[in-house]
Amino acid sequence: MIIYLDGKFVPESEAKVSVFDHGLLYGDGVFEGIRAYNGRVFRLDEHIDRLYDSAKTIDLKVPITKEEFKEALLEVLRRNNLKDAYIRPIVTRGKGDLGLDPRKCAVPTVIIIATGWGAMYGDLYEKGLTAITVSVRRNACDALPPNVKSLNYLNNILAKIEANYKGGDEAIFLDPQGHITEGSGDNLFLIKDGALITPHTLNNLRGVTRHVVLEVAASLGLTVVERDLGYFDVYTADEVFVTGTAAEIGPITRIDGRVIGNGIPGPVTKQLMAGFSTVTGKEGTPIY
Ligand code: PXG
Repeated sequence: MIIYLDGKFVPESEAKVSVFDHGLLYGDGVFEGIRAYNGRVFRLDEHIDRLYDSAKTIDLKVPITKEEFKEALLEVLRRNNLKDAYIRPIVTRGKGDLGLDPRKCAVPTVIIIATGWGAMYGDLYEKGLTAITVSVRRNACDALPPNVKSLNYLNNILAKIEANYKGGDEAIFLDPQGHITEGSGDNLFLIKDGALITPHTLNNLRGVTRHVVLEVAASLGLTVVERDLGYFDVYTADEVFVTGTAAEIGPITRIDGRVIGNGIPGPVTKQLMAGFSTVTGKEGTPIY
């Protein structure tokens, strides 16, 4: 496996960062998760824009331009002969000392990893996932904004741990005020009386897959509503699903023991899944 590290393409065995890197010491850095389908990188510009926006919010200056970043990313895919892949760009604060002051970190570390990838949830795309509303709250938007895709994912990991212990395939997070936010690594949608409903993106990550689902829904003529939701809304929805680059569209058929709709992936979710797969199959930045 060939990895991009600070301007060089190196074998995995040589792709090493310092134990003084603040990405390791403090989770001080940002990342992205991107997919390539059939020789094309899906929504590359949107992901790179979000990476730079995450970096800007934490006052981290990415040491290369967006154009250079995209070219390096495509070159990683070429050097690994990949057509279908999961791509993980990472920018950390870089090497500093043991204090947390980022001014001690002279140069950010830039890493791009790409690997082969299959469907994340296996047969659950047909059966539906079980979700748990977890007691741990999503980071408050005035503490660590969920729109910063930071290397500190402990909030998400705590939700995943709780869902795992409680027998869930995925967690559903509430914010500190009790509003539904998102899953541990995906956005949340529901269908009620034919309308597609999802929370605003103040308390969750503005997902690229979320954006694509909203586009597909518009092309299908669905009514789309962005509004505050509570757990009442998800229990009583006709259909619920989560969206993410890794998960794509994952139907949820059970939440905290309540059966959602008929207990199987619903018709609107299936329509959106088909529409999503049409878009990923034809769009994207060519690798070769
Ligand atoms: N919310 C959060 C918190 C995420 O981390 C999404 C939503 C979906 O965004 P996109 O742009 O991908 O549609 C994400 C992204 C995992 C994993 O292992 C998931 C993400 C990132 C890293 C790992 O489930 N999801």
